Parts: sequence; C-alpha cells; structure tokens
Amino acid sequence: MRERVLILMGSESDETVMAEAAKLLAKFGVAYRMTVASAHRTPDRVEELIGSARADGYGVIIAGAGMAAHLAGVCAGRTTLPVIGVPLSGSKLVGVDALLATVQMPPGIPVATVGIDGAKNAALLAVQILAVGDPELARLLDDDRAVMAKRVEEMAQQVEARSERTLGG
Ligand code: RP5
Repeated sequence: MRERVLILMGSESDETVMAEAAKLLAKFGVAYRMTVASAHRTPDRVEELIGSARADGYGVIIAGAGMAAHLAGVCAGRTTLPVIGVPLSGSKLVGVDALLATVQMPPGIPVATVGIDGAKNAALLAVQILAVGDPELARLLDDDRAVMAKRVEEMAQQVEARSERTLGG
C-alpha cells in the first residue's frame, strides 16, 4: 500500500507520544511513514522529506515537536499539503512553549494545530482530510463515531445505576 501520511517528529524522545498517531492510522488501514527530522538540527533532512512529499504520494503531513517547536511551521512553509502540528509536552514548560510556537503561524502559512500531545487527534484529522476523496474511509470514520457514542451511552447507564444505588442507600 502506498504511504499516505508522513509523520515527522523532532527527536526520538518524541516517539512514545507520536506512536499514538501511527497506531490510529494503522487502525484505519492508512499507510504511513514515521521518522525523525528536526527543524533545528537537520533542516536539510526536513527540506528533503517535505520537498518531495507530494510527488511521493503523501496527502497529509503530521509534525510533532517539543520546546521551541518549529517543525510543523517549517514543513508548512515548504509544501501546500495540509500540515497538522502536534505540540509535545516534554519540556520545563510542559508543552505550552511548543503549543504557542506551533499554533501562532503568520497569515499565509497555516498549520492545523491539535492539543498538547494530541497525536491521536492529529491522526484522526489526517484520516478526515483523506476521507474527503475516499468514501470507504468516510464510512470507517462514521463507524468509529458510532462506537464512541455507544460507549458514552454505556458510561451514562453505569454512572446512573451507581448514583441510584447511592441514593437508595
Ligand atoms: C525538539 O526538542 C524535539 O521535538 C523534542 O521534543 C525536544 C527535545 O529533543 P531531545 O533533546 O530529546 O532530542 O526539537
């Protein structure tokens, strides 16, 4: 299967969080490549990967980085593919630094920023973007929402049952 999502992270230390994105994509049968490329330490590698991303068949880029997180922004400056930024929490500022660096893009170069350590949502958003032109993926997303809704119904019943027991003594 051709890889459709390119997952980049600034360091191997980001892998545990970013692996959540890979797991979600695998669940939806979306092929991906996950690798390390740092906007600061290996700018040439980032340029090389992003420069050929569209020609390589990718539809979406997910970029996760912590601290002064410029990876997603640098990727977005090098491609017109949609870029989803994941601010990571592994710093003294617990990700607020990465969140602000990732989300505050200047007009003209958008990055769709998810929450701190939001790798799973980044992958879901990537699937939703790909599903615009893929009815089978759209159907899988609907199924996933239905499962989620069912789980909430079950939780509601359980909480209500416990609260009735408490009231009843
Ligand atoms: C960022 O700096 C990386 O994305 C990582 O979150 C952070 C620290 O990197 P290491 O020093 O752990 O390699 O560029």
